[in-house]
Amino acid sequence: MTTRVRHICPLCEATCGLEITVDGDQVVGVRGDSDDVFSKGFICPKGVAVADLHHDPARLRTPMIREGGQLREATWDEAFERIRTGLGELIGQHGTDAVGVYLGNPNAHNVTSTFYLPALVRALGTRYRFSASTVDQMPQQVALGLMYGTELSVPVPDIDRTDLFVVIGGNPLVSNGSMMTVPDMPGRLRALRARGGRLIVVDPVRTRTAAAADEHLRIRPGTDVLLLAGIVHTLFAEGLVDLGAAAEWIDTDAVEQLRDLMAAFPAGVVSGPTGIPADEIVELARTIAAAPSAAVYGRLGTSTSALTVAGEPSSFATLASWLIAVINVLTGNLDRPGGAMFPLPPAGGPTTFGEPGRGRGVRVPGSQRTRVRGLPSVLGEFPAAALAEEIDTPDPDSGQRLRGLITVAGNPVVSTPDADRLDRALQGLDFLVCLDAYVTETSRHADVILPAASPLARSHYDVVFGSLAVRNAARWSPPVFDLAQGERDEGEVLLQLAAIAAAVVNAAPEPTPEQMDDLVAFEVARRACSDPASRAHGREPAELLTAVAPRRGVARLVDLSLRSGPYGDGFGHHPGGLTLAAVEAAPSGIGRPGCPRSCVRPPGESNWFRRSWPRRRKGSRVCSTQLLCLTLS
Ligand SMILES: Nc1nc2c(c(=O)[nH]1)N[C@H]1C(S)=C(S)[C@@H](COP(=O)(O)OP(=O)(O)OC[C@H]3O[C@@H](n4cnc5c(=O)[nH]c(N)nc54)[C@H](O)[C@@H]3O)O[C@H]1N2
Ligand SMILES: Nc1nc2c(c(=O)[nH]1)N[C@H]1C(S)=C(S)[C@@H](COP(=O)(O)OP(=O)(O)OC[C@H]3O[C@@H](n4cnc5c(=O)[nH]c(N)nc54)[C@H](O)[C@@H]3O)O[C@H]1N2
Ligand code: SF4
Ligand SMILES: [Mo]
Repeated sequence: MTTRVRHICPLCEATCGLEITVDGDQVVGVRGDSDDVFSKGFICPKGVAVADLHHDPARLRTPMIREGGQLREATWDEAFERIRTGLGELIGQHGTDAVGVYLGNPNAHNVTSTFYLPALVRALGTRYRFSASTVDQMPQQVALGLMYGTELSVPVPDIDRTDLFVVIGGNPLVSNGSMMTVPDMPGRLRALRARGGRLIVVDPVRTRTAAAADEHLRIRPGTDVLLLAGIVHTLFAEGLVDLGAAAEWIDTDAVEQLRDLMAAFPAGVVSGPTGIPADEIVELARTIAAAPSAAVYGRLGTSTSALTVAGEPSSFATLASWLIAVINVLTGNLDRPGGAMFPLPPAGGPTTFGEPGRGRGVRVPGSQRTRVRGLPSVLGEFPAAALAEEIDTPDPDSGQRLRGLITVAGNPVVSTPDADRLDRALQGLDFLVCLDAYVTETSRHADVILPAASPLARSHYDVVFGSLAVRNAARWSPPVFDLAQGERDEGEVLLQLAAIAAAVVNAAPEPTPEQMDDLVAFEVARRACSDPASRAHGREPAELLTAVAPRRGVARLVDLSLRSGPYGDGFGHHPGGLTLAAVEAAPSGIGRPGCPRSCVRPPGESNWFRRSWPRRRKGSRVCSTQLLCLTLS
């Protein structure tokens, strides 16, 4: 007998709702959930393949430990015991900075990671934190963080209302979008064209998105920063600057400063290096300014590309990301319907916490430096490009180096630069633990591999992507299947690792995973009570925890987050507000309450700005030095 179960696809940022047909322990069909409030039936081939992933015989089902140079199957107890000893020896002899972490991309798609990874990283107490972010979107996070105040202050294109969508270095028809959670890009682009809107793509390659565009500007790789400076220059030169809703948040002095900074980049000057004719650059600036609404959007091509300047490879990714945001501001498209708008995530996120208009902002560069090259940390982590050298280059005096590593859902041997060197460096580690679904190029070097269970055997809620979504919606998926025999929930595994780390680092008795879960829940409740923006502000954590009992695990954490979040029931103070129970009762999700279109944050609610652009923390840089060196070269 078959049954149909709804589950959010965890495989990319589009977060489509799937309808999975199940017969016993088999998936017999996967299609888009046409009732899903957010994705409305869209699915891509990768989503269909979630069944193959679930049934893949190569997916690990048991822990593996290294013995006599070979990986062999092991019990969970054996694996954790090996980790206790391994971490104990390393940290006991060399301190907490002897062990680092690398966190891969799928963590963003896994609610257990959202809540429990921070517990593990905190327990380890290491300054060696690496992730896929620094080979992906970090420049965007830095630029937008400096402008808008948090590590996830991302205005996303209001794609369904825009008149002009400008995509720079992204291929959303193929990637299904990134830093913009948007199911059914093909449908949304068709709708854009049907209502008379336009799509302009800036990409060196004629991608599928470029081919579908009204206009494709073939830019020379790495030169976007110049094109963008040329656009800003033109906006000023032609008197096209109109700040719109953002005006009240912006220093007029800063706008003047920006005009001066951009004086060196008229279209005629940037045309040569970018390979785009000057009149096309001017026309692009005019088109953006003239559109009733426009959203300029940059993605991987702008956040990872580089350029050789004066013989040195230089990345202008942060500056390019900043200029993209600046263009949205200067053309009045920030917080305008059809422009770039901030989502209002139901489970909360960095932009919903704290008092609007105030905050500490982000600190760039961070306070830490890598040992070998002295590279600065940013938003709490080091660049992944520095991982190999921190392992394979011992300090000449002390012999100090990174000796142990824990990877969670990452494959840095494939995804980070100079992979061959990292491949060799990992072999030189004293201890490597990988939490992964497969034996990969990275995990094949592990002393212990802890298997990640099938994504269909866990609950799902997109906490992270709520902060990037083009529509606000709350959707919860219970597991489609029970864990297979011998499998463990990834959340429990993370909590067990955190418990081991806490015991080793503090030389204290090891807490149980349940105790760790209670600690995390208390922390979520405590923050909800102390946060002035929370609907539970001023309450007691114990009261909140009683209200969500007997839930445990991520369900408890999501319930706490939803109920204290911007649409929450405030634990009774906002009757009719969101609770996890309400979301559970709506298997295809709940759109923004009270709004039939569940738009991104309604226009005019501009109080999400933590700090006004472009006032910066003293000593921080938005790469203006790079701009200078470019002018000089
Ligand atoms: N050359 C090149 N390099 C790139 C990119 C590129 O396009 N080209 N793209 C960059 C980008 S955008 C990114 S985001 C990074 C990605 O960098 P990484 O995240 O390091 O690489 P992935 O290949 O996504 O590795 C994900 C790993 O997680 C495992 N995994 C999958 N699901 C789960 C799960 O539920 N739990 C656990 N524990 N493990 C799981 C997979 O088996 C895989 O080993 O790579 C970057 N590097
Ligand atoms: N099927 C599938 N989908 C995925 C992923 C996957 O692995 N497989 N990965 C997901 C992840 S982690 C991410 S981050 C997203 C990425 O999503 P996108 O950024 O939309 O996709 P990319 O293919 O990385 O597109 C980058 C584009 O930038 C262009 N480009 C390269 N250099 C430059 C440059 O200097 N300037 C400009 N203007 N353009 C340049 C490239 O030609 C390419 O078209 O995709 C996600 N979607
Ligand atoms: S677009 Fe992304 S979320 Fe949607 S089905 Fe495909 S992989 Fe899954
Ligand atoms: Mo990515």
